[in-house]
Amino acid sequence: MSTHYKLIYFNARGRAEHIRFIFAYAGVPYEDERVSREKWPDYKKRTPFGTLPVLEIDGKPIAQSNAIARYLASKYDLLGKNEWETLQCDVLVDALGDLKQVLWQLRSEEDPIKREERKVKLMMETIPFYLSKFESIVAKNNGYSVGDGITWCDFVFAVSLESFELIFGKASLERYPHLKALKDMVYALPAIAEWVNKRPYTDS
Ligand SMILES: N[C@@H](CCC(=O)N[C@@H](CS)C(=O)NCC(=O)O)C(=O)O
Repeated sequence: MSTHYKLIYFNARGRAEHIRFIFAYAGVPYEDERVSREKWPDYKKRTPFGTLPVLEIDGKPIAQSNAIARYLASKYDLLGKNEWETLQCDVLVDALGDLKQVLWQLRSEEDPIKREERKVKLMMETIPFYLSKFESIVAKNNGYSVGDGITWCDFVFAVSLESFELIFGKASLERYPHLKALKDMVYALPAIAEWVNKRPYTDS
């Protein structure tokens, strides 16, 4: 009998969309359950760590978005061609996670003066620091984040870069043409395009 997957998250792309991309690309059916904010407090008590996403694998709940993604990537051949590429995927996903962490911290800063100072530092230093490094890696790998073929890391990048463009505007990736091309390449994959066309509209 084939494995039954239920992916549980909020009605958002957030920390679940790269997992949805893996399912779409691998052509694996799953339930895409979206918990409403009203139901969340009760639901939260039943999750392994009080957070979403959770992937139920034949009814067994598994937490942590990147552990879930890595597990599915290993099952559906998206970890890279060898241990070295698998390691590079982890390095890049974690480095991108560091950048996203800084972006989330900015959103949660309530003091308007501190927020502005942080924003300037982010725009002038942190974002260019990370994106220029990612840009040269993708340029060196002929359009992929790792190796010379699709990995789950490309999905993490594509989803994050889509959010980045939504927050900072379409022009924000102009200085990073290889990153933009990577994002466009992933969204043009037939299985991903099909998913993106039918997924629920959400603003994050
Ligand atoms: N490291 C966890 C973080 C999960 C997390 O912070 N999820 C947020 C949504 S993006 C959440 O569940 N927030 C609701 C809450 O903490 O009550 C992961 O990657 O899965």
